[in-house]
Amino acid sequence: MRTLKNFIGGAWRESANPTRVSDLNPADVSDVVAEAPASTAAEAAEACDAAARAFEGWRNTPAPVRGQILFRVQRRMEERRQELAEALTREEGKTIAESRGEIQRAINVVEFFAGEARRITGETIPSELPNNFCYTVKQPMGPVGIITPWNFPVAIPIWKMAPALVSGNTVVFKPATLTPLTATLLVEIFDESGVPPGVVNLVYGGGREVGDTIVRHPAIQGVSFTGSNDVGTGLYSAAAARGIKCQCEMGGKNPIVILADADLDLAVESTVQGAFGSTGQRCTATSRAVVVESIANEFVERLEARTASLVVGNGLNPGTHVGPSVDERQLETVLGYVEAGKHEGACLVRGGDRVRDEGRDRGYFVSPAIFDRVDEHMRIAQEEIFGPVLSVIRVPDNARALSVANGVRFGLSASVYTTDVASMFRFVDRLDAGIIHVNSPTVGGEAHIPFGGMKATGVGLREMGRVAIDFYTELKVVYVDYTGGVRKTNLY
Ligand code: UN1
Repeated sequence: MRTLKNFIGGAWRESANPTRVSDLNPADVSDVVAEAPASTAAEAAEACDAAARAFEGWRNTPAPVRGQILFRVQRRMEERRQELAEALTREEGKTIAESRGEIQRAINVVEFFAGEARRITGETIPSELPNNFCYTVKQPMGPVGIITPWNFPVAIPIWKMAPALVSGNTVVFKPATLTPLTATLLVEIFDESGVPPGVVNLVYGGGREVGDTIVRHPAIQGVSFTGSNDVGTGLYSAAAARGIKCQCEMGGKNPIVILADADLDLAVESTVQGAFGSTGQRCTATSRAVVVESIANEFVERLEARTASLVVGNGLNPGTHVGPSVDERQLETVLGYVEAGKHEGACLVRGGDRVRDEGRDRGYFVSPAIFDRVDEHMRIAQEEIFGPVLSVIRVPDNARALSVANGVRFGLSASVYTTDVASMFRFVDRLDAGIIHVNSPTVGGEAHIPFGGMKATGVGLREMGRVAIDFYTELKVVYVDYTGGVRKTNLY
């Protein structure tokens, strides 16, 4: 069991608050992975002050040098990948294969942004006037707040911090209280790689003390958040009140649309991967299968058989396909939605029970649940569950499939399964989602490709890809007049 500390101004520091938050392994709660501080608002403010003091030095470090430091971060992550993956599985619960995949993704993100350090370019723009030269330059914003969730506790902090740092900003990082250990490992790696003191600061604690202090602190110039809609909209309001940049990536209720001409084996496999991979605990999870009636019976039959073969258990066992819910509250939420689905009259095809045998009562395990004949207005078809629960919604034709797919408040990702080119383009054009997959699952994303959603899912610029640099920089426009005369702007 590790006792974790805050990292402020380049030093590991105890919190003044003696209360410690236990980091429990959700596969076996007798395994206490770590203890983290419940920091005070004053400590969060100290971290913001430290980030403010470090800003001048970091912004004056040439961007390619900042990139070289990130390449060292990449190498350290590669060296420590096994330790990172095991810590991730122990504190979050996902399978070790999923953890390795998450670490690799984070490494790819660091590699991409380290290279981008040499390409933080502006543009030159011809002026209306002779002997005038106009150009743009991207400059760092200042200290930024990075507030991250427990479900991707390595990849998400990295995909926020890497572009923030190469852009020349300093960081105050508040990880989720459920996954503190991986946050310490990441910050150790930044420190070992030569990130100067105060450039990355880590503060553990709750949203009220730490998150609110960060977004309201006068030094903080931008906030990037991934998590629930409740918290995100609150942060967005607080950022708006101060007039600072804010980026929030929130909920999803992602559909997989399966048309009559789809390759059914492919569609079934992808539905299982999207709905039950990472125990359904991802904002891109497939939570609705919108299936054209003519193939629905066969789809559900094959889906049930395939789901029955999934092994639910401790993610450290290599044979496990589905790990536990992250904590008791999440487990209760999932079981509550299963009850709501039954109560509203959906047909539970399989799963949805707490799994307790073979020692699994020490963890928060639920068998993957499939509901068939779900009405699009039911709660299980509208609300984000964040667990292994899939709703199959049958529709008569493609037009209804589209309106059902779009009939939720969220718009993160959507998949369409079809072999018809015209149908494919029609769905790509009309689905309300920030990320569309054609014949591939709703989940995942690549380091150099933008990520994010529309409608209630997100506000602010997309993450990852080159556009991430736009979020973390201010665009400055420069007019240079070399006529030597007085310019009469806007006078005719
Ligand atoms: C993925 O689909 O692999 O919180 C990433 C989430 C998303 C990340 C999902 N921001 O689940």
